[in-house]
Amino acid sequence: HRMMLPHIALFPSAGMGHLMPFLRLAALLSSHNCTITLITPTPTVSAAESTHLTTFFSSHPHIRCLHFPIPPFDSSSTPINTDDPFFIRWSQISRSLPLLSPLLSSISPPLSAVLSDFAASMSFSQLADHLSIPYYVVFSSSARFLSLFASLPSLNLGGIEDYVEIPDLPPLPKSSLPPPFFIPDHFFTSFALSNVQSFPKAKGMFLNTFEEFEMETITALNNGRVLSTMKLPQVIPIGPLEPFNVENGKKSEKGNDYLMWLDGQSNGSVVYVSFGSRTAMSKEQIREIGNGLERSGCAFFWVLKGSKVDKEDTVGIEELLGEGFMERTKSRGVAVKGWVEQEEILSHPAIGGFVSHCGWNSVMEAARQGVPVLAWPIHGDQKVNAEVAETAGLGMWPREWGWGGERLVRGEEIGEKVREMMSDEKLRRRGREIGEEARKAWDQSDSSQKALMEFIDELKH
Ligand code: BUP
Repeated sequence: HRMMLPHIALFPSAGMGHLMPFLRLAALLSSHNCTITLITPTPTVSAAESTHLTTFFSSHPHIRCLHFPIPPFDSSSTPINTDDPFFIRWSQISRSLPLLSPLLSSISPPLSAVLSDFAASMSFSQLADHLSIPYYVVFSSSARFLSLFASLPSLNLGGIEDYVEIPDLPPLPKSSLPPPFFIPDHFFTSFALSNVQSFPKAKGMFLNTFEEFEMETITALNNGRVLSTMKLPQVIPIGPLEPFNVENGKKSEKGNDYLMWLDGQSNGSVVYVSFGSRTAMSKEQIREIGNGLERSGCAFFWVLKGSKVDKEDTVGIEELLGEGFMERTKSRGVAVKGWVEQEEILSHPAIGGFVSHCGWNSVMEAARQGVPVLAWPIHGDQKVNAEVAETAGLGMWPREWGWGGERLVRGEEIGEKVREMMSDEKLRRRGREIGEEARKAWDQSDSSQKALMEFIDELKH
């Protein structure tokens, strides 16, 4: 009987922000009676990726794992003008994809569809075409960012004055674009350009977003009005994706200590601070954030990082925070280094706000939990995402802070904004409404639920 069910292969790219939506999507599709093969390019860049994969496969024994060993990167034979380990990995993964062909063609039962990360779409669409398997892209950012990203080949980047005009959508301020877009031979830009060109080959694009949150953009994209030069496949909003490790509200073992601390705080009183898995603030900026949190007078839960890749993060927390900070703030704050279960924290009633870099997964998690965001984007798509959160009413974005790391933002400013967010009743109410809308997207026959069922039904025919 199971032979009749769709068999779907999923192919994530490097970085937790890219892996997370795939794990969640794999669990979701599997819970809808699809046979799932998750292809895992190994070794991973970060320890977080490998531990998540291990946990995932042990808690989802029905999901098959297809190891895809990536040959080590040889900079002497393939020069690359970036030193970002995640970008190097993206490039190496794309280059290695032809090696996946025999593994995919011999898979049983035969594949009904393959879904790959957009960072591998150029090579993956060729592979799927060669094997005659329907191909879909998973775009791990906002629909708004997709509208910019897909416009890339037709933008005259050197000629932009203050705004990028995107047909049928509000113009985007030039200052919100990822800075590498203005460096013509930057890895991110040329890599993006080559992958974008392959989007029309896909049968659809999955986005971890939901209609209520990005209605205008999703509608414009799906009406084909945004791009004149290229026909984008249909956008399939399947967000907000739910954590893959939800077990009837059971608390994770690992999180017990800090969840107990949160249990002792009053409702909505704690600000959660995290800038994602891929960037670290400078030591100087970290001290100012600490100072800001002290000044805000709010209770806080702060997750810190000392380097870009977790395996290299050896600096101690005391050294990052400066002497005395932990001692001074221990009655009303927690600062931790390393991985925490973010959505579990955001779902705790004590959390009243989230200082976030606005990585798209984080924005969707905040939306799902109805937690207001104070946005401080650091790179890439994050300013565009911050604008989406602000427009939806989920957050505030002090644009004068620039990109994280662009200038030193002082503790006074940080403390003031944190206080402002935490005491904004209107923002809090709107946050709760968004949480409701997010849940509704997964009600029977509502937007995300419907989009998913249509996709699965189509594969059955
Ligand atoms: Br850090 C951290 N715990 O300690 P984003 C992150 N996460 O659960 P990123 C944790 O990783 P890009 C931690 O909840 C989210 O699902 C978090 O993805 C989770 O940002 C994911 O928010 C991080 O998209 O990626 O990783 O910085 O650079 O692609 O924006």
